[in-house]
Amino acid sequence: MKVFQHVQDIGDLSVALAEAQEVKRDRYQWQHLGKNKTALLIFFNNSLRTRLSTQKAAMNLGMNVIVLDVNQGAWKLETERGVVMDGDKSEHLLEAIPVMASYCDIIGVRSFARFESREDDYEEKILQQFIQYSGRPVFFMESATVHPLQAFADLITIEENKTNARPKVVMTWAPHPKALPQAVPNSFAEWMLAADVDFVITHPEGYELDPQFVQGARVEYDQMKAFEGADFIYAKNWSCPGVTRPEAYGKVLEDYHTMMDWCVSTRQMAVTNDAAFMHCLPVRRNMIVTDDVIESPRSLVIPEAANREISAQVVLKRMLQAL
Ligand code: AN0
Ligand code: CP
Repeated sequence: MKVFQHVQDIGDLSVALAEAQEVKRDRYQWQHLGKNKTALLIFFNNSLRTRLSTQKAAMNLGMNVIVLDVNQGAWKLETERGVVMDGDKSEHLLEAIPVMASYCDIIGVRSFARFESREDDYEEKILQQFIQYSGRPVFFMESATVHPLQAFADLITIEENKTNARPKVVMTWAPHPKALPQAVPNSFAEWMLAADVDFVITHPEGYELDPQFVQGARVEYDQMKAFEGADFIYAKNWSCPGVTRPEAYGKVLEDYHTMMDWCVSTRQMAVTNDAAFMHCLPVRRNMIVTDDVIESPRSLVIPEAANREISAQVVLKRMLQAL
């Protein structure tokens, strides 16, 4: 595997899920694979889970790991070509990428949507430069539009916890005070549509996701209706994707105080099929989900986060095998 961005990059999902279980059975059985190999994890944005789980996965495989927080100690990077660099940015990505690549074998990058231009975000301008100029395998640790390590971990979690062959999985928008990226819902939708589940999305009008990720998905604007008979509830906030409202790209459409009905509580969970609750974390309690739902025995948020180590290890293992 040279790039891990979309669900297709992992190939057959049942093979990938079986590999995840083999990793879980004994995660230290491939220590030889990573010997004298270095993973470089580059963060342009904050992280708790991605940083720790990916580092742990690389160590399980016997790799060395270097973590770089670009905004804490590295030079500020210019990303646009042709700019006269007389501002606060001391170095250009076009030099920084090959330099960083010269110290490692595999690169992971986290670079969120900037919400300055929908086009730039959806063209994946930053990650594409890493792919083009590093000469190394590149995996996405949440880019402007996707978070595949999360979606893979979510799929593993659903597979481990489903009680019927084709569970009903509902992804619901929930309120949040700040504008958040669409990467998590985009990837979750992409992966669920590729998996064998009955997938439904519910959100207020204006939050329609990009068709490249949700083509063919059922959208139900009535949250209570969407929740009926659900086996899994996957909550997430996202800002306006700019599909039906291009002028509002990256914005919170309404004051969140008026949207608190969308916060996942026992009221909505009561109409589900005793659904499990999922969220990628970090989560704001009593905005996205109430204390009692996230603390209930049906909450999977902790095992879901633990599966991030497994999804990262499958990806790194495949990249090492292809070096
Ligand atoms: C990020 C997001 O919503 O994309 C990261 C989630 C994994 N969340 C925040 O910035 C709070
Ligand atoms: N779920 C997730 O990616 O968490 P972090 O932002 O803490 O890495």
